[in-house]
Amino acid sequence: MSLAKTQATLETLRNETLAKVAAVTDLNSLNQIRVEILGKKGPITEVLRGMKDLSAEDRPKVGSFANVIRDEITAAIEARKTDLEADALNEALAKETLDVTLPGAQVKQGTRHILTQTMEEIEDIFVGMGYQVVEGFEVESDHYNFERMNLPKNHPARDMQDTFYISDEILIRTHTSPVQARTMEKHDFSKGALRMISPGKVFRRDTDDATHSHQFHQIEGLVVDKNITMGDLKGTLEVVMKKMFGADRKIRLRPSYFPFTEPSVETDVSCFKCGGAGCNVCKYTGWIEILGAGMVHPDVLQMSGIDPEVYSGFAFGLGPDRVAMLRYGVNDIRYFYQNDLRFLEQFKGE
Ligand code: FA5
Repeated sequence: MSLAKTQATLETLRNETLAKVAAVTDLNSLNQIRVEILGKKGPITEVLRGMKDLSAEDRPKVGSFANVIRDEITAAIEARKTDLEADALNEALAKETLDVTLPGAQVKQGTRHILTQTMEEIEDIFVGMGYQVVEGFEVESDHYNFERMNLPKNHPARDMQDTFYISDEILIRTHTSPVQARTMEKHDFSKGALRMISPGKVFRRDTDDATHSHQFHQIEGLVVDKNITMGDLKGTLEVVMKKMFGADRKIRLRPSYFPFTEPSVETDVSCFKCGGAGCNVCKYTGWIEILGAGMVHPDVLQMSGIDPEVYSGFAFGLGPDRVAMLRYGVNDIRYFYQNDLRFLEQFKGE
């Protein structure tokens, strides 16, 4: 091949290759062009191999021209590679960009159950008065649930608190009162008076209706020390009811019967809606029954190793489900246990 023809072939090759390189849009295709044109089997290598047929005079000219063309093509491929890599990076960055100004996906926020909120509020009031909060067992023995509460086997008052039995001796507790016995038998009076409350779930074989549930909650309260009187009980309950239902609430104690307290009382609070005049909340009596209470029976103290000649105490058992019903105007206790969000969501941030 003549010098002129070889140079023309190389120029055509350069022009065609530079056009291809400019048109290529991905790194793979670019690499293919590099291998095809600059590789060992490519046209440039072929030209260099054919130099042996040229005259000694033309050989260096073709050699240096071929090198110039190869350098130009190599430089064009490198430049295009840099561009394509930058494009790929920009594209990836654009795809992965997190727009922090976009509104986030809404997370549905729950709230504590209204019964939990009510119980915690009552706990806070008692803790503020120096009471300790004690946890009891939901699965109890007949011994603590009944016998230590002065309800021996076959006592007629057991009928009012029938429950679910796991065995003859093991049951799910009917009230939080067994925590009284468990706490009294461990208390060390040399360290001061016993003042405790115990909130928790209780269970009864009650038929569910608007004001009864087979599972509900109680908060037990117990104070034992020397010289504790009914006056202490009434004063304590009055403070708590005023905090729960408003500063002008009054307390009324009515005689009642519990085997574990003597005397025993039902405690009413003056109606927070009508102030005592009579309305639908208080069933037109002016008073709302809130809890059972009384002076701890001497036998109950004795069974827990406490000398009733030296110590006395008061106890009460309050139903927070009923308190929440009254406070929030809920007319059916079953709403608390149905887990219907339309009901529960009404008590967000109470
Ligand atoms: C008792 O359970 C006694 N242990 C309370 C007590 C403790 C008295 C310490 C004296 C000293 P009673 O069965 O009345 O008492 O229940 C107490 C409260 O629990 C009731 O005032 C009521 O608010 C609530 N309660 C009772 N049964 C149900 C029920 N089935 N559903 C919802 N709440 C109930």
